[in-house]
Amino acid sequence: PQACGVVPEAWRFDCYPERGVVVTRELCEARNCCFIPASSFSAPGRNGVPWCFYPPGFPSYSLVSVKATELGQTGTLVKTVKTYYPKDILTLHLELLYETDHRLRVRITDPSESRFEVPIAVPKATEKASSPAYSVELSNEPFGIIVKRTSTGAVLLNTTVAPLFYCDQFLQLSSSLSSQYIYGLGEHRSSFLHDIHWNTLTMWARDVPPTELTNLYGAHPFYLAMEEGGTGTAHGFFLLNSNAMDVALQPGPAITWRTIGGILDFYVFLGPDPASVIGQYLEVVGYPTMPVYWALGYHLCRWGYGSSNATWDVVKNMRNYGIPQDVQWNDIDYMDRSLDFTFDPATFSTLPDMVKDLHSHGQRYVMMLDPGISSIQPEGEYWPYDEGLRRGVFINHTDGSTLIGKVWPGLTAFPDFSDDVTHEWWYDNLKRFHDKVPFDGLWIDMNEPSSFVDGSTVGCPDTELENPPYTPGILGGLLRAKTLCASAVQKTSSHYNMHSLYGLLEAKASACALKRMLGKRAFVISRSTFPSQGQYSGHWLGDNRSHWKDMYTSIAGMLTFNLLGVPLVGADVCGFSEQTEEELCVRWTQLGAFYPFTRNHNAIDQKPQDPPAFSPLARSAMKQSLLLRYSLFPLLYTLFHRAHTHGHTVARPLLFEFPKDVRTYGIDRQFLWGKSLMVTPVLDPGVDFVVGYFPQGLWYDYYTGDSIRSKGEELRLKAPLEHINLHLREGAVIPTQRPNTTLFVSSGQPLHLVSSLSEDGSAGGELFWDDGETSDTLETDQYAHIVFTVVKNTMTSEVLHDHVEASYITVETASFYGVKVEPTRVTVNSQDAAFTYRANQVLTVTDLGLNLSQNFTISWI
Ligand code: MIG
Repeated sequence: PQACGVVPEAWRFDCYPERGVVVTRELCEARNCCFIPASSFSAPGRNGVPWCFYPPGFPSYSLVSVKATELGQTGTLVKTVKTYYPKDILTLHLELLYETDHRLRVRITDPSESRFEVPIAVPKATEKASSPAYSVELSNEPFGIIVKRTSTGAVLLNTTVAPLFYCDQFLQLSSSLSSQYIYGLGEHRSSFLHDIHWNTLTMWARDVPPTELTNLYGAHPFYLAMEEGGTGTAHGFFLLNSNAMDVALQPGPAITWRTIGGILDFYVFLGPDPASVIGQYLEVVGYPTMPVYWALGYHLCRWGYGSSNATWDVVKNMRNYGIPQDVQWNDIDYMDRSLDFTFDPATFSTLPDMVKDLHSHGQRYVMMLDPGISSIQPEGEYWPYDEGLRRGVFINHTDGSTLIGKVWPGLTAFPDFSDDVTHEWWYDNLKRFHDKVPFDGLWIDMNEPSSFVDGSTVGCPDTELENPPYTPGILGGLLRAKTLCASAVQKTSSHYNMHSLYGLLEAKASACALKRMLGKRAFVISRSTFPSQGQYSGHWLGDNRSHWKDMYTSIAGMLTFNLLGVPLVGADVCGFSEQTEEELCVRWTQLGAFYPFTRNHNAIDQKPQDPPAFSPLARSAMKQSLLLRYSLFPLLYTLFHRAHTHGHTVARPLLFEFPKDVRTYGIDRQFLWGKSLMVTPVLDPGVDFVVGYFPQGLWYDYYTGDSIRSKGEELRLKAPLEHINLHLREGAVIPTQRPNTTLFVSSGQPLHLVSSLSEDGSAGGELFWDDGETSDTLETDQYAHIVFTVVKNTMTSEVLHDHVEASYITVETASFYGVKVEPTRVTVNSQDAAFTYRANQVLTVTDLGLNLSQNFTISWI
């Protein structure tokens, strides 16, 4: 084709994305594409300018017969020329749904045959949006959709930039991006802000230690984009599709979605601010669940304690040193021969006693379950398998035989969690085990699902599902690599379609079973995740290493999962594989104190890395940071309430609060809790300072109340080993609490309110409070909600919703940062009160003894 030369490199869309092929002119031209060896970044293939790309006018679909409908528009897409992949669907049905003023949905389906659709419940609109923040233009020839933000004219989506493909096993949609600022697209190991320089992210759930440019445990085809020009406006895009896919970013800026099944069903969210985009996305896939209070405590775990007594000793040590710990965990080594729903009768004989002891100390117990169920125990000796077979819960080969893979216990079958029968069986197993070991929550691992053999012990049939015409860039190059056969049969659909949903559906089964069994909020932590996961579980970031680099990348992982609606997230503190060092472990425990989910976890054969394993100095630094976390529990709990009710983030990127400050767009060495508490951890060895960016405004050192007025600049902060920098943004009131060694005890402790006054002397904050474990306390009115406001030298506490739980708590102290003039008199509910004032403009009112469930005022003159 002649026009090839006019296509700028940044806008060349890959016509030959196949890996492991040296693309020659011949191969390329056989696809009717342009072949130009690129001038820069030479190597053809995965991460450079494509040498083989679509010419302008490459055949695509035409749009005919557009009709207005109740909710938007429909149309028909037709195509006459077939592509170079088999089974083009030449006629398609297009449906535009103007679902809300901030949400557009587009579906492209096959009108003649139904295709697989992701089985998660999404809202159904009943009325067309009355004043949408977007406008949609349709291009007829070639077909394309252009979505603009009405208020600014910004182009959020333009799919005319490359041809649309819709073959049975190859669906491809490209679009321009409004900027280079793209976030989300989990699960990958990368910086928080994605690199759009020829960066292809592949999605297909996979068990592998986090590695750059590799598909990891979860699949989340959602991105958040900050629009160009520092206006602070943002939008989101979600492709509701679970098939193996590539998401190719290129500097155009542009994106290509290349999926090998399902339909094209996508949403655009208009925001206009980043937090609203996330809220709108979570309205579709579901808000995160409200965690049980102890989920927010400190968790201790390792692979290879070796015995229940060794595990118990660690707990006792922690208690002796007075180090906070809410939850003790066990990895697979508690099991008898790695069999789910058993415990080793020799080495873990005291497990039930240990769990009882934990409970009597207000602590909790969580243990691991793997999905693989041993299929080789003598008949009658292993109920989970025998009963599973009887009830038909396992995933089968196409010929109806049980698919057998290999995991820790040897040969295993895999429960099909897309079947309700399996949920019932899972519940029964949990119940039977719980009667022996009264565990409190579940850790579900290996649920990509992971297998030590590819496909099954007998391989996989040679079919189109096993060998699709195009395979995305998944590790191992085969869909079945370290997992089940793609052709395997599940109740809802083939494993080809269901693979990346395995962790979601197992989490759902687990959470529902726990809730039913315990009558309380369920605690589940899952390795594999999919959109809507947050409704059922949290997530840990998998098998990191005890490296400084891994500590740093955990921040991006944590922030990304907060965008994806899984705020209960954290990395293995101190690192999983390889040997940690004391300094790293101290710094990591400090950072980990600000993971929404904080668990120290270690690989088998590594030396212990629990706090008592270190020197007195290190141990005390760790203890201090955990007490700090526990003191912030009322704030953290309230943030989770906001996540649960409004789809807010808990651990929050700076750009969410300062969307007009482009300098925040790439920050992933710092983050916020909610809107006001900024964490600046040390991420490097051997330093006693840290450099952090302070967006413009007034900030206060959390510990001292010293103020910093920033013009929007980087500041060098002191950071000795026992210190993690924390700053409060002006205008906040945060509820804190005297800490103790468990949240059960802490949660009855008196409150200390910390206010950071803005330049005009105002501040605000809130507290959500309930019993911490009853489900749906909001819906059943069993909660308290208190709002704190400071204006003109007066703090008001207003009980918006009362509940007896709040009456157990007193407000003991209130500190005000930024009180410019030393008060002569302080009154509490009009009575004189004791106070101190420091030269750094900190007013502290003590001995308040106020009941949280009653309104009060604190004033100073
Ligand atoms: O193949 O259960 O990510 O946290 O310690 C390894 C043993 C299986 C992987 C988990 C890790 C856990 C380990 N598991």
